Amino acid sequence: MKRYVTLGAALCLAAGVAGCSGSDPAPPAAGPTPAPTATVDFKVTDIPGYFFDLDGMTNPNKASRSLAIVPPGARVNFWQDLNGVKVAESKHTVTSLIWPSNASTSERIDQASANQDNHSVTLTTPGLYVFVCKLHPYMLGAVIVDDPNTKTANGDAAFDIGDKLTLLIKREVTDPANLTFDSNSNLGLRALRAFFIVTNPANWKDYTKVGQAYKPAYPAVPVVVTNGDVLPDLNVTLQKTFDGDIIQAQQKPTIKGIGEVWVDTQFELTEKKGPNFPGTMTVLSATDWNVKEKIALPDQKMNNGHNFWPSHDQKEIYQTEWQGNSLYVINRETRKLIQELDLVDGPEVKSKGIQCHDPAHVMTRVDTQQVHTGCNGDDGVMELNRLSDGKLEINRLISMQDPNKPTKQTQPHAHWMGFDGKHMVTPNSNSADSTMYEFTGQATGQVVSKNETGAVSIASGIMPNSSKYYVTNYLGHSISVMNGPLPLSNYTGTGGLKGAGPYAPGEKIKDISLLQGYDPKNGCTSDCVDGLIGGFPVQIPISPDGKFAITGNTLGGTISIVDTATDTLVRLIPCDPGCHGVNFGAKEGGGYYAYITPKFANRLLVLDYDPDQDGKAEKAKIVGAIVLANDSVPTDDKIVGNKGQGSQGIMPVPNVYNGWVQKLPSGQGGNSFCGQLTSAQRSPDGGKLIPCTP
Ligand SMILES: [Cu+2]
Repeated sequence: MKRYVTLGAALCLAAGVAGCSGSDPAPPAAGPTPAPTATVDFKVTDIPGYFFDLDGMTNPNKASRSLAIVPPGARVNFWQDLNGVKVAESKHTVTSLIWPSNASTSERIDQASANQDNHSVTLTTPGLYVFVCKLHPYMLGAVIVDDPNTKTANGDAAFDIGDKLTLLIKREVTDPANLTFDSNSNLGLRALRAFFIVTNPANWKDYTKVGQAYKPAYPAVPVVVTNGDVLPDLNVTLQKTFDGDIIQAQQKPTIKGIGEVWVDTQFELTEKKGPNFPGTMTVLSATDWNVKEKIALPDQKMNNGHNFWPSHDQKEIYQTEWQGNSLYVINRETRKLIQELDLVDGPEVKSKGIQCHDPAHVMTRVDTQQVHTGCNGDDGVMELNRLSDGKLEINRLISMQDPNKPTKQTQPHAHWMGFDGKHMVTPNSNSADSTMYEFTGQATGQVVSKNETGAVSIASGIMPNSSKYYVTNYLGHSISVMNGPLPLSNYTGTGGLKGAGPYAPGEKIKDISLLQGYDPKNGCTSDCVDGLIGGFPVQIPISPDGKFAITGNTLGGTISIVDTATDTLVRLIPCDPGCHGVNFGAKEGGGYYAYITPKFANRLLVLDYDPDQDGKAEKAKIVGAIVLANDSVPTDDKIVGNKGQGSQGIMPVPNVYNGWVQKLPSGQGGNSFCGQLTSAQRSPDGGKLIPCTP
């Protein structure tokens, strides 16, 4: 028992986690004999990094704020409701992400729906267990069930993470096809590294530390892995395998962008809001590439602001609150709040008897200027009408279920809207499928299709002509290519596809693996694209010219580029830890930039995906990187921590996607950007829609 306490303390010191030891109110491991049943208590919080938080709770042994070491038979509790007080603001799940492959089914945990309930699981089989929220997959907590008999060859204490581990890559934790791999493998080490980066803000990549080597701190302890082999020092092994690159200075692109870029620096901490309500909007100029302003909404306690979209006149910005329940309307020029809509407790939802928890992404409908936000903690998409003064009113909740084939709760995350306002597609993170909904057409007001995609489908993007659409499957490590809603006569992407159809609207055309060439044991083979891997993919917008689908990949820390003519993965480009957000903005003189955001680094990347506009991505290149940490710009709340970190949602203004660009007001600047665009940028569809007037 003593060994087990000492080991945790060693882990704690090695990881350098603030508040890691000594804060338990009543450590039960103080006595000479262990309690017959150890209990681990995680709070489920809104605090960046510490979303599953052991701090301040009664726990036998903490290795960090999100990693507990326990003896076999421990009871693990996850508290969302502590004595009647909600710990986190909105809904979550607690789901097994990694477990020892010999663990029993009863040692895994999942829920059918997002909820605010408490959960428990008893763990007896030794090894590493990682838990995730399926809504917010950066929320991680872990338990190591340590066999007290496990020692190193010379009899020292060592902790065993299990011979083989299993990773959730299917919809259900009980699916035998989930991925089993050696704990001592490239994937095993990657998983450990990711955990210790994600759950410790001190390990996030800080681009203000120019010239220093990036070396996250890991526990410096012996670890017993596959076949009883011992890694004598986990910190040395992980740093040697993955780390040490030198932090580069920021670099401004030489070719200007147009307008500005809004970034949700979701994990930035501010003074008045405190750690339980993280997040700012960072506004960046795309012409001088300087950060201009930070908006935290302290009076509203904006909680993990996640994603934006502008109104068609570019006067308002709509902002979601992923771990809360509000949608905000911001005046884009004055940066002041116009309106907060509470989608769970507000009077409009109460009178209609509808709710929208954890609103994730937001977009407008081009023909009506209505606003839609995916209710990630519920079963549908909330629709709001735009009023003449720019404010919004709640209209209805649209179910993403197919009434003929209902499944478990859908939990749509990042939907996308068609260029003509007639269709919307959702990636349904809980039901592992995608819904295509028709606003107007032959199936007005109906779900056209709801077909399987992959585990934790998280984001989507529709081609500029609605010929097909793409869905990223976060745990499936893949991209599903789905047929679009329009007739095949409009279909332009036939090259290399199987038979070019015929596919029904919403039918799957193919899946593209983001782990191609990857051997979980040894890492990349010669079949890896650019010698890299994707994995844990997130946003996937299609370039306004329709040529590429570009995605941030959290596992590989890479940007993937799919050529939409062949639907093949053509490039992987290094990004940063937690690579996540992508959206396209106009480049001065023609073409587009892809703006990319990583969660666990404080910079924005500017990708010129086709510098010579030859329709190929061979010359795709990061041409700029802008540091988002900046506490000297105007703000409504003092920035106090995680500076510039956590960026996810990203939205350039003006909005230059086909269907929206044509709606830009005439003129040159202010709220009018049409005159700054080239004629090709004003007509990405070759003039089928009437372009805006310069
Ligand atoms: Cu969550």
